[in-house]
Amino acid sequence: MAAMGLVSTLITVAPTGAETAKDDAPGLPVTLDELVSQAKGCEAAGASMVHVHVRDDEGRPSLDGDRLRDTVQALREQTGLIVQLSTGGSVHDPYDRRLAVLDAEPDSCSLTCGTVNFGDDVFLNAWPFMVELYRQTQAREIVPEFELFDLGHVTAMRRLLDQEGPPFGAHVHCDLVMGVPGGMPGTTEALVAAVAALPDGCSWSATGIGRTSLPVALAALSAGGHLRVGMEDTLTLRRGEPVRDNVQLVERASTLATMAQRPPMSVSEARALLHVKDRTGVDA
Ligand code: KMH
Ligand code: ZN
Repeated sequence: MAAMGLVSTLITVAPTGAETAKDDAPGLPVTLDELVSQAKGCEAAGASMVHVHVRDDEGRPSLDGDRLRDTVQALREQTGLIVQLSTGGSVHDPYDRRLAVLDAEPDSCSLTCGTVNFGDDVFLNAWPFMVELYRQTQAREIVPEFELFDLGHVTAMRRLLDQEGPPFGAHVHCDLVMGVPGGMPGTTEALVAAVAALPDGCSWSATGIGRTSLPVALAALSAGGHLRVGMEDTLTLRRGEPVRDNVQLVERASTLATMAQRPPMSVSEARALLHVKDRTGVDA
């Protein structure tokens, strides 16, 4: 099940998300300057990929094409991080706007492998949308990260790969998103079950929402996985202690990974692992 020879840990930071308001979390990066500043700090602390949602001038989730392009460009210019744009957006974003995210030409994008209850809402990912998004990643040479919120999503990802062939770069990378109210729980048992169902040879990270962040990170490290952390997923460091910023979460993840003798992966190692296309010198 676990890749026991695995040496280093790919740390992805998901700094913003689409669900939290700045008023509720002052350290949440919602402007481009805030995002780039925290991304730089996260890179220095051990992150090698950034999962990006952008906000509008009022701090609301946005899929505006110009904003996305400017964000990709700024992150490319000012960090070495692999830039992954969210195609999930918020639960209110329609499919066509979510597909248009790829126009910003990120290195990677999220691709959620099924519909899931999301608190009081529903995060819709119907099969035809998954197929269309996947085909566009292949055509545009963007590395998809398969987001798996439930055990059934693993089966759907395998069906997608069987039907549509390998992703750009031929390496499969997934992320277990655990502890969403409506998805699989953030437990070791659920993680082990999901990992056992993954295809051979893929790499995977895991993230636990809210209070499941730490147990999921520990379970992932012990099972040979990589880590995703960030204020998209959790706003408290421990009970009663709000997260200051994303750098704090990446520092904690790096410490855990190092203790597990799986220190943070360099950006160049991560690019090689995921087979990210070299877009240096390309204007976003
Ligand atoms: N904001 C959630 C509804 C993704 O980025 O692809 C979806 C999400 C997943 O965050
Ligand atoms: Zn996201």
